[in-house]
Amino acid sequence: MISLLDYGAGNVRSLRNAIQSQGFSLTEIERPEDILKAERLIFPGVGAFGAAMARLHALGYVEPLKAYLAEGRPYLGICIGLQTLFEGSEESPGVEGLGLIPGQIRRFDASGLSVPHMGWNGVRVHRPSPLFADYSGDKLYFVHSYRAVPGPESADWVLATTDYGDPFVSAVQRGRVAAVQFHPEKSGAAGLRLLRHFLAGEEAAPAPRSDPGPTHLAKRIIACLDVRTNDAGDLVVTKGDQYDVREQGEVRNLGKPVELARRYYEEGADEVTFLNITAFRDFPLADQPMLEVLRRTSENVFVPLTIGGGIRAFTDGQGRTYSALDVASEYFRSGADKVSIGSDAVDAVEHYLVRGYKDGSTAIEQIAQVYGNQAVVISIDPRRVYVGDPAETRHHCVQAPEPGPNGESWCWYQCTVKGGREGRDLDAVELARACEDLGAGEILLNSIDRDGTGRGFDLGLIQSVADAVSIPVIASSGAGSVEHFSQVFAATGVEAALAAGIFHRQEVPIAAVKAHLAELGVETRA
Ligand code: 1PR
Repeated sequence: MISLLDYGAGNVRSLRNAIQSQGFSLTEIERPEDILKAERLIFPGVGAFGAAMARLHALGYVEPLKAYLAEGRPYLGICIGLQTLFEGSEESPGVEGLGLIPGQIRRFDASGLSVPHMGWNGVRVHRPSPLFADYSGDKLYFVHSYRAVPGPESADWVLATTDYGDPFVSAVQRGRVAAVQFHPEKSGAAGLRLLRHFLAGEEAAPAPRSDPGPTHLAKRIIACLDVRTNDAGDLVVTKGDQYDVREQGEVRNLGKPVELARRYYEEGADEVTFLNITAFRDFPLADQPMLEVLRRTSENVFVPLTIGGGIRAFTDGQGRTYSALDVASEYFRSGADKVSIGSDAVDAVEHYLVRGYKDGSTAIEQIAQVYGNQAVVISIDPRRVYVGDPAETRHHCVQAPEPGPNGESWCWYQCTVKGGREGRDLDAVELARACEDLGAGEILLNSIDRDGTGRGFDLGLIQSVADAVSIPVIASSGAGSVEHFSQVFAATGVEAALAAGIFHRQEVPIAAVKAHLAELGVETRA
């Protein structure tokens, strides 16, 4: 029997689903004594190092866990489940880890590289291990800001390393105790195979590949599904043209969310994003169909899932108040790995800039505190405001990609809320910077001007935001051909590009985008 040590933070549903998809059933660790009764134990740590250790202490799990590990019984730690095996972490100074492996976890110090290290990277396997029995260089999904650095003190533990700036430890193993920094449950078929080797207790371990060169973080290709209820009351995937999703008065219906998400997973999407585009006017926790979409999607889709729309505080009809953290938590429990915040981020930044300091009150801070920065994406919906001369405005201007209505050759990018319905006196660059300060882990950068036009990404906008922040940026809006993807990667260096319309209408398959990038030497996940 497999036992899962879930202390109630983050998306463990995906891991449960991944285990079940491999034909294994599992029990939950509910009290300290369950740990020593486990036959095979999985610990998918989530959130910050200190928070994870605090939960383990509060639940009385630390001593039995140490005893289980000291006996060398079958164990698989994932992400924080790897880091807590070490003595401590720069993330939470003064907090002791389980101390099984000598050494400290440190923050990436990769100048010029985005932190978190987020996305698909390879691993170099240094010695035989059943976990990597059939590993042939596949990329696996990582998301973390802290890592263990290989050194002589932990040499007998280090099983695999990965490059991001310098090499870091991506897997450890001694006997039957193993842990991985990546997320096998989010790493597609390659991750499921690795999980199966652990679940089945396989012992055979062929020699690893003999040619492990440097590893590289892949550019991510993301499929986005804008979802809303149509006039007949069905939840459908729709797609706008500069955010207008109606055609001859009807909401465009491009398919069913769960089925489309599965199709994109099978076609090689590196992530799937759902945006509940009318959630700003409804109460999302009452939106059971959307939660159900997530639950059902996470049964079959083993890459990261992001959900956006309506992540903010609410008061329901009975006067009960829910925080943005309550709303986000419900999404994480239903299978989301990240939540994306749109309108509420604009409101939060307006207040933050007036206040001048962080007070922990914003949804960004609260969700990042509990689930980690990497779980908080900011979806920006900017619209161009044309000016004749940058001196006319205090906002960050770029050369306009096409002249304005009066021949203006400059523009700034105005943040909007409620799906572009309302503009604010805030530009995309200041919003992105402030959100990074508040603890966001990634920017999803749309463009109302380019959305649905197929005319390519707005490179000036994307470049200016990517230059302003050190967290990953996802370029979105306007993809019409495979060349648009290579252009945006070459011109701006962003980590990921997202498209909707061309994938929904099957004009450009995801595989064609990846084949084109491969021809140009741009690495993606195969
Ligand atoms: O404000 O926190 O409730 O979040 C609402 C979310 O819904 C935001 O992320 C916002 O971007 C999104 N949204 C609101 N209205 C619309 C609309 O289309 N009417 N969709 C909308 C935005 C933009 C993209 C789209 C790309 C790629 N969709 O994500 O998928 O532009 O499209 P393309 O490849 O076809 O050009 P909140």
